[in-house]
Amino acid sequence: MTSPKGTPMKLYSGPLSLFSRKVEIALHEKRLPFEQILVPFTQTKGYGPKNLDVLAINPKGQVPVLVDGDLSLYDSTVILEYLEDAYPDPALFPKTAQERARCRLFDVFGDEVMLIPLRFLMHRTEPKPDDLERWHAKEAKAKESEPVLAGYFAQLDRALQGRDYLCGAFSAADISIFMAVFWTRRLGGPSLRGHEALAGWYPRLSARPAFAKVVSEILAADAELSAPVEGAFRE
Ligand SMILES: N[C@@H](CCC(=O)N[C@@H](CS)C(=O)NCC(=O)O)C(=O)O
Repeated sequence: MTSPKGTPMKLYSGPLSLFSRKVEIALHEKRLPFEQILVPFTQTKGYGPKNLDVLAINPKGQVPVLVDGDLSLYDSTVILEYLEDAYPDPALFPKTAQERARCRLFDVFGDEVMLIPLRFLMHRTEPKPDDLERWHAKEAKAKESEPVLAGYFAQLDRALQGRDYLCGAFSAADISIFMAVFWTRRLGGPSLRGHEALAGWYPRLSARPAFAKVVSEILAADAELSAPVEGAFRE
């Protein structure tokens, strides 16, 4: 399927951008072809130089940015909702207003709630600085954040009791939460052990072709760009 203008969509994405990769999974799940434009990123300097199209479209200068015909969008949540409205089949949101709202709350939980402690683990893919004291200070914060993340894992485990997916059928909620859980594991955060429902859900999603493709691209980008993380993907 192509855009209303008949040209494939363009996605400005980042090799290690959680939010961009979330949109990529949704595009693959919906079997929508797109041109992927990876913006420059390094572990030492972050995002730069900024892509001029991204700067023109997104006042925050961030990826993801989606261009579909004459429509340009930013923010992964807005983009997911647009994709659902414009290309409803296969559906990534439930049908009733109540269920859709629940599904959106999981997206907020992944993107905004889990992201707060997750940010304190992000230095782990950067090269260690010469000034090790700075590193140890960051690690102290990371160690404080790990039990918070483990608490969120316990909460998600409860939400998944007796069900295969977070909102009934597979949905955008699973995509957003998977990315937050995957990022936590990638950064050496807590293991899934002891959270049986969550530990069963995680490989169920990883086996979906859309997830497997994006995960393998992230791991390839890590091999090229990131420092190895102690305890990454711990069992
Ligand atoms: N809420 C936004 C967050 C987007 C975001 O934080 N993008 C990061 C990459 S994951 C970025 O482009 N950072 C560069 C910057 O802030 O300059 C979304 O869901 O799209």
